[in-house]
Amino acid sequence: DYFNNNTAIDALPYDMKYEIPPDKLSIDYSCILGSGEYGLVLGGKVMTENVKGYVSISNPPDPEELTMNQEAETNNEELTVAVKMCKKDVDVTNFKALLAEIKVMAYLGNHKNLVSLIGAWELLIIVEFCKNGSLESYLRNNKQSFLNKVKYGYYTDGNDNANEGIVYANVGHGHEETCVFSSIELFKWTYEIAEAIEYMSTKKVIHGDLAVRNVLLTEDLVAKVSDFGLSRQLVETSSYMKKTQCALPWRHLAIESLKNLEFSVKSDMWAFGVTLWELYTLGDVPYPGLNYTQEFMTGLENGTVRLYKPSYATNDIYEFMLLCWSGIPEDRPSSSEIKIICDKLLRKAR
Ligand code: ACK
Repeated sequence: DYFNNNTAIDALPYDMKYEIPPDKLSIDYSCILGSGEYGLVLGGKVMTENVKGYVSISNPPDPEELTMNQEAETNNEELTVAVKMCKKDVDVTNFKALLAEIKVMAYLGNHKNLVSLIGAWELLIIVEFCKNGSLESYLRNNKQSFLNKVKYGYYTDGNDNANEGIVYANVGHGHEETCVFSSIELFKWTYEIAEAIEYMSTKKVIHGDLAVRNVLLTEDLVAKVSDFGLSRQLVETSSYMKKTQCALPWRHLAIESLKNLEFSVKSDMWAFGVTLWELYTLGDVPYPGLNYTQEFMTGLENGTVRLYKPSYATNDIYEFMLLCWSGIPEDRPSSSEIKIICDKLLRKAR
């Protein structure tokens, strides 16, 4: 099966420090955060030992760092978490995916734009709680109150040189008070997701399932990439070949992934482009009305099928998306370029 071949992940250690015994975990069965094919995501609490500012079970303080004084301040604290529960009748493939997810998350460690692993217990994965749920549901639920702050037009750069670009629209008309989110947040999330991708590539991890449904938002609306169930670590090869086909997120997959089941940092870049498309349409379904057919595949290959320009994307951002969907993987932006490009795009758009 598809994980059997992934010796890189199998070789990752499983660190016992992540074990959270049931007496330290309380699951709130009345708080269902979400559900899916894999099972349920529930709210919960973990008892942690809080030693002067350290609240994480997964990163306990080094005792040598602590003075006697600090040790005296140790007390227990509750940490709000999300608990991912797998179905009871989980088969070997699902079990391996679960184990791979835990291992990859532990290996990735903490990054401000990745959902962090807090611990695990049997078929449970305990992760950081993200109060605003998935980016997908956030976009769809708040579509009505979105405020587009950019509009195409001409602006001057102060030296009387007219430039085609972006001018602010709708600002200062009293809309702000009712506004929940605006294009500024779209730019911020673009950059945050880019940071996560760049970090994953430095760790040689392919996410494999980038999409707005797999980006979560914290209470402060910071975007964090989650769901590493389909991710894999690269060691020597630059791309990974899946042996058999299971349910594939085809709307986000690169041509070579659909054709040859090849995954690489470059197929993540394709998916990043689709994720941006979802973001700048405020949560539309990519290729609306289309099915995964031979005709679709042929169109994708000869370049006649591509996603259209989303209403809230600037020309530059759409051009960046098109670059992510280059037929030749090498022509797509590299993960080291991605932050620089995003930085430039967003600076210009703001
Ligand atoms: O958009 P949602 O309400 O937020 O629906 C999805 C659902 O579970 C399936 O993934 C929610 N969810 C998943 N992980 C977390 C988490 N760590 N914190 C909060 N909600 C989560 C997500």
